[in-house]
Amino acid sequence: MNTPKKIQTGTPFEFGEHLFHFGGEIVELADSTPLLNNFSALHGKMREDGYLFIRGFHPREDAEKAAHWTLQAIAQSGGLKPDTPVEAGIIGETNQTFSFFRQTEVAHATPILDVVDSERTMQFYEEFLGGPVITFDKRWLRCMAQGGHNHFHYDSVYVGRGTQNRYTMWSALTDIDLENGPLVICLGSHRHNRLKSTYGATDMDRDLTEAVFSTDPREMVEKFGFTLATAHFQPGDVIIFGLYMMHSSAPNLSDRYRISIDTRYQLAHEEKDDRFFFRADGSWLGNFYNKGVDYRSIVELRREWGL
Ligand SMILES: O=C(O)CCC(=O)C(=O)O
Ligand SMILES: [Fe+2]
Repeated sequence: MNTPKKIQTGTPFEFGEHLFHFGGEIVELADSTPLLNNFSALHGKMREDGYLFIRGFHPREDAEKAAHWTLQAIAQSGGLKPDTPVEAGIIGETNQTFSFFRQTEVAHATPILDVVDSERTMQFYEEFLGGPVITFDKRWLRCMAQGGHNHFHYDSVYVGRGTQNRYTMWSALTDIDLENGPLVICLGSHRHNRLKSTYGATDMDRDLTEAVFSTDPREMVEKFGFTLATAHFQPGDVIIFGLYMMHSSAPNLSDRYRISIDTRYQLAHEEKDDRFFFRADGSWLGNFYNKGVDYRSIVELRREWGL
């Protein structure tokens, strides 16, 4: 497998209306693949950097099978450009973003679980966490059309109930280069005590607070002093991070679906976040389960926090 070339200093990165250049405000993620069998080194890296970037964590062909499966589901919904091959993933006229969040027949099908629940994956977390592990029943399969992306947040605000010793794994299923809407993290944000003790301590469904901290990557750099980090991801590459790592994706600028999946892992005996486990009838609560309520605006909250 040929890994993408190192991103050269000065390479432009378009994040919505904002333009950054590699080398200063944005850098390439540090590749921890060589540390894969050295768990004490991986722990050290996670402690220091707050994330692990591992290329080829999942076998590429498994990730590609999962992407193909997902694209077939999009094709069935009429989302692909007519007369183009499914595997090319070319976005159709309606430019519809698909997040099969409640469609378990797509998001939890075998080709998907073969990636995120694989023996290899579960064994990694068992060794990394030091005991039997579980993953949430719910998984987040995201297929971004042109312009589609998420905004800056800590996962603690969405999936932070119970143990704090929980990790998110974001897995690329398609080839996600700089213009395809890659995940972007804020280096050092796992150490920002003020952010962690204010915004990071909110639970959107308990506190009824807006969960997105910012939509502006420029303010992450200039106001908070974070360096952004991303990479050219290939199918099977992953980023692993804890509940307090500020991250967003950049808008997909291309005509090709950007497909990723994010999943969560923790020790089996530690407290779960019950919102994301199936109940007897197979449904789950999820986020936004309070109906007909108003969420306090983040602008107002940030004013109170002085952030
Ligand atoms: O893929 C995205 O756009 C967002 C992913 C995310 O927020 C996560 O992995 O926790
Ligand atoms: Fe997230």
